[in-house]
Amino acid sequence: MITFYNHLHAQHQGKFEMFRGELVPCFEVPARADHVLAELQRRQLGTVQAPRSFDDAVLERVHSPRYLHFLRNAWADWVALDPANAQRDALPSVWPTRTLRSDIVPDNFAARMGLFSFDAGSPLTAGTWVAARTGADCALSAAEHLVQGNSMAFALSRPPGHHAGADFFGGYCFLNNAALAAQYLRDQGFARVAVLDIDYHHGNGTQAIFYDRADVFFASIHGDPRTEYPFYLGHADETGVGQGLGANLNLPLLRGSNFDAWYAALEHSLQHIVRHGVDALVVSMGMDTFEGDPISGFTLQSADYLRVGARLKAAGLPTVLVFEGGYAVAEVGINAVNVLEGFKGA
Ligand code: Q9C
Ligand code: ZN
Repeated sequence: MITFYNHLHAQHQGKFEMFRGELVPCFEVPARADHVLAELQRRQLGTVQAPRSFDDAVLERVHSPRYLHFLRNAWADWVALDPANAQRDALPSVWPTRTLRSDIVPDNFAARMGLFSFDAGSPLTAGTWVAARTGADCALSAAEHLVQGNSMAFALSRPPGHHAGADFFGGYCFLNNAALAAQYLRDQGFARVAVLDIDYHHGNGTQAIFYDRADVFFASIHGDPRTEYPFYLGHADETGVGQGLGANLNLPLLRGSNFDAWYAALEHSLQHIVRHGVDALVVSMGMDTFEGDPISGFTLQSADYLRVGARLKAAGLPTVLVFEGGYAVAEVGINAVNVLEGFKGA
């Protein structure tokens, strides 16, 4: 088993996010990935390797050039507004909602942040770009490991990615690591790929990126968007469009759902994926389905993740696992590595 990890993830360290009218300490912290790494090393589960760096052209297979340009320069632009901004995170506070234009990139930085985002919970910091960039390199290196003929790789990417769309950030996500891995597999010869998103939150970014395509099947098990973030996508009636009709599967579950209900959805989604005839699987491996997660509402227990890993392995597909959410920081290492151990042992 191989894990792709880069210590530069810790450069993305937000201070506060907007929550219920207040700035609260960020849930998405560097310690999350550190705990997973420590647990991997404690159990001596395979090797840990730094990613190689991929060209920007690879990022442009998923993200728009104007978004990448914005993200690369955002911190410098923010500090240029006021040198004191170097001590402050940048959060958007204005957005082009319906009837407002999003075709013109504003000169004003605050307006630009709003154009390229969908929430005020995802601070941009001094190290956001380098962390997101190397996190994407981890996911791409894991995909490359499959291209080289291996059956499995784990991308310990941070910040997470599945809420990021082709040209927006949000939900703690900036570059869509899982989408980049899936697209890379496609470009390197895998004819059909599935992305299975098991994070508590619907992977709106990944769904949107592949919604009109049949070559990348997207399935997601998540808290019902009627009550759960990201609210505006992830309903069961979203089944794809055009060529992609039938290649999108959403399985929303009520807040409070337990492992039995969740596992039935996992079974269902994997049967769909296999029936679609895919050659590889990318898993958006969010660990915020855990009972102890502070911002989520399912009740999975640590031991359940061993079964999750074993069931993923039983699909019999070359698989990239990509780390996403999971905010019970003290347990996230145990839970994530349980998935890996279940996968390995199955
Ligand atoms: N104060 C991922 O799990 N905020 N993103 C919800 C919590 C957004 C979660 C309110 C949650 C985003 C990758
Ligand atoms: Zn999540």
